[in-house]
Amino acid sequence: MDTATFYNRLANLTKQQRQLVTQSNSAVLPGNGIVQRYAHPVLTAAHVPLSWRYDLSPQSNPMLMERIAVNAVFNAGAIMFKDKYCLLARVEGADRKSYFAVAESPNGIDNFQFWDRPVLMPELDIPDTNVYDMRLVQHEDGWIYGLFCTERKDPGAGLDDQASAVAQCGIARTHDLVHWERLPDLVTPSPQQRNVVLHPEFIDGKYGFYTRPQDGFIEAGSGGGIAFGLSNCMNPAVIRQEALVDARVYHTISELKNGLGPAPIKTDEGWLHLAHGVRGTAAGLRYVLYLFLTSLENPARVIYKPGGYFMAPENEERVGDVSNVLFSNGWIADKDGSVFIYYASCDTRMHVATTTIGQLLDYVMHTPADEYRSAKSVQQVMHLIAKNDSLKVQTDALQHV
Ligand code: M1P
Repeated sequence: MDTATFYNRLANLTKQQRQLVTQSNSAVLPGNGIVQRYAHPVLTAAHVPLSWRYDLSPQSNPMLMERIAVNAVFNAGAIMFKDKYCLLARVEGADRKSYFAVAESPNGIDNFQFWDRPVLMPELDIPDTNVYDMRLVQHEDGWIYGLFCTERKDPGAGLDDQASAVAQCGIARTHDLVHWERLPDLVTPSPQQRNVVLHPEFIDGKYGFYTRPQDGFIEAGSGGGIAFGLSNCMNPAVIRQEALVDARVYHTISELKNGLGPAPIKTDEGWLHLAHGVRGTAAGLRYVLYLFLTSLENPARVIYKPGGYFMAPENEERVGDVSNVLFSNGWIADKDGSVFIYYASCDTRMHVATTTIGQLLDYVMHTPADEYRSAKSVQQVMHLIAKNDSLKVQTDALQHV
């Protein structure tokens, strides 16, 4: 048997993947002063190890065909684990089913490499059809929890309906990101749930959950926005009452839907939250990211919320499987105050943006709030111009260039 084709292809594929995985990333300057974007995505379908996709035997796969294709790698949870920046990514196969896999980097901005094997998530009595978008939380009870969406076919769907689904919050916990204990799905008063996030600390001895009640699989409906509820324990986790934290509002970035991203970061000024907002356009839904701060005493009470988005799709981030989407369910705050925001573009690939707690607080506390009318927005601009009129900093700045 002539094995030249096999070995040539394998050499090319291996070389290409090594180049991709070890490629260094660089900041895109000057940025907006709030976050620093980077030139390259940090994790893509092409980062998935060849041994997960190819039968590497020249006998059974002489043409070295891809046997199990990966469609996209996106919506990753994030955690600092054993001094490595770890992403728990949603790996979506060509068959549309997603699974979880950990990739780690020494510096958080490049050189992300998948661990040897994807995560084997235990199933419950009613198996998941699809699992995705895990939020990782190091809880003060000692466990690392992973909350994710578990999607199953709607048992009430008629024979001719192959699309209706039910979304709920799956829960699993681990100490090493390899071995997972699956707990019962979260029970809430709402028909469906997605984008559920565990608060990292106990609240009056209870577990706090940010939820996103929804009437149907896609529509948030009467849910109203991001909500909050408490459960006495995690096994099983049961929320009897959900209270609204951050409502959807007409003619804002989140008039259609919103949902919390990763677990909030504790700062001296309050709990810092990253969320996504969704609005409808003629071109379909547009997903952008926004920030808000809640009180340290009551993490469900918003104390600062800048108007508008904080990050929206830019340049090549705009195009992908589900275009015009930025989505984040993972960030890492270092001890020195640096923050690594991991975000996906268009349900296709993962990126990083870096910033600091100080910058994020400055942004959240000093950006005008949405006042819901054009006349108010122009007043905010007028106010800023009037403040700047007395300054000559732009001419001064040019002398520094
Ligand atoms: O396609 C965009 C996102 O849509 C859903 O998010 P939400 O429930 O807020 O609408 C999720 O399916 C998410 O995975 C996806 O990125």
